[in-house]
Amino acid sequence: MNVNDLMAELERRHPGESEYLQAVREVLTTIEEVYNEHPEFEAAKIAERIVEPDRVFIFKVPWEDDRGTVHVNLGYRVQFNNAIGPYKGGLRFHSSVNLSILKFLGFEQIFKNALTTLPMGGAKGGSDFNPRGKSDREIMRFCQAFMTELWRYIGPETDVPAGDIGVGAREVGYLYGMYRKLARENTGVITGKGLSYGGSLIRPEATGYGAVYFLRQMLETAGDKLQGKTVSISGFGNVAWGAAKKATELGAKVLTISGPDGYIYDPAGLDAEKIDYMLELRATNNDIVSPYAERFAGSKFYEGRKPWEVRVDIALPCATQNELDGDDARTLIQNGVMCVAEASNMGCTPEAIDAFIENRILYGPGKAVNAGGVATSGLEMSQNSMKLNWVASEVDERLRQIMSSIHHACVEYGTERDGYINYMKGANIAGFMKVARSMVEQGIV
Ligand code: 2IT
Repeated sequence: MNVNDLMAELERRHPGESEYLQAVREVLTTIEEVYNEHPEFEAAKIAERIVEPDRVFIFKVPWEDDRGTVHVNLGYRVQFNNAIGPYKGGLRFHSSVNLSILKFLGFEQIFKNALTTLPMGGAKGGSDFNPRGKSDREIMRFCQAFMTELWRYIGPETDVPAGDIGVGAREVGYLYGMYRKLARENTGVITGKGLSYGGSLIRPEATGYGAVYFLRQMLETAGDKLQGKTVSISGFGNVAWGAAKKATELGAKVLTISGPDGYIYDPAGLDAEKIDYMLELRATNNDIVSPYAERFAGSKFYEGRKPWEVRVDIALPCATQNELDGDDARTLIQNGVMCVAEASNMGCTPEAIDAFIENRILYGPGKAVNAGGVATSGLEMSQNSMKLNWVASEVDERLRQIMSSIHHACVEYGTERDGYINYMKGANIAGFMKVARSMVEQGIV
């Protein structure tokens, strides 16, 4: 495999799909050397096969708002790779959603899911529907219209969606209700469900908790600890909430959260009350974080700015792709950051990642750091199949073990000659090897 040749071919075939091409280039570049030591991969054209999704569904979603006006959105499901298990991955409802973004997310999901140790393939889906400012009834009608089309393509052993940006417990409930009605089965086909109808304890917390468990291991492996460290977090959704909660519980001080409108700097650090308030803020559904500064004295809102300008020990991007760029990385490095762990998918641009690695800063890529979310979805699937529910401590313990084995895999495949752990390389190679071997063993399909 030659990365530049393969990328040139993909750029020709999929012009303008920048996020997808970015995600593929990162993985291919980091695995190239190992790949070329395995002639069986080249013989089966694993690289050429793994970079294209198995199939993509694109469908129209017509729905009616509360005033009776009809709207048309696009719905998608990208079934990327099911070599190691049923397709698995979230649904994103956001105005920015397009094919490139869902292909990048689906591609990342293949390797992330492989790292979890659970049998799940990679997929992603969603819509360019913008939930901001929509009434509850509008959300319900949209979810029903979306599922009216999607249900044919998914199933508990085929493809198991979940939430992502803009799709939380409420949306999963409406989606699941419509699926159950159309398919006439109650098999738990979506994860992130409510606790009373098949959901798992700890799933809401899992992405953020898992990220902090992983972060703690990164620090401990480097001979340091999380306790007493300052942390900047971006976002104020489900992932930021879970990460803030666990980081605070383990003795770190969270100084920032952010929204599309700007960021909050809270020098006193987030406490339990402030973290609970994040849920309230999120429920207002208008996507702004500024009310936090009015509610909590001593905190300050910085309009239109990103939290990466604040001096911290640890940065945790928890919002969306490419939210931390080369300039942000240089600012963080100048300010003495020691560790950057992505809880968002592809939170850092390639330029930012290069800067961290060159400066030997600990950098954890999203597909390892945030894998606790989908891992706990996998645990929800197990519980649904067994028709029983585990207690919270059991799920949390399994989550810890999974994050620990992901960390172990990163160290095994990512340790450089000078002892620096390149987590990006480690995660990409470990995830890739598992899927590639499975594809070789299963033939050309
Ligand atoms: O990016 C992700 O891993 C998710 N949005 C969660 C996917 C899942 O199936 O729980």
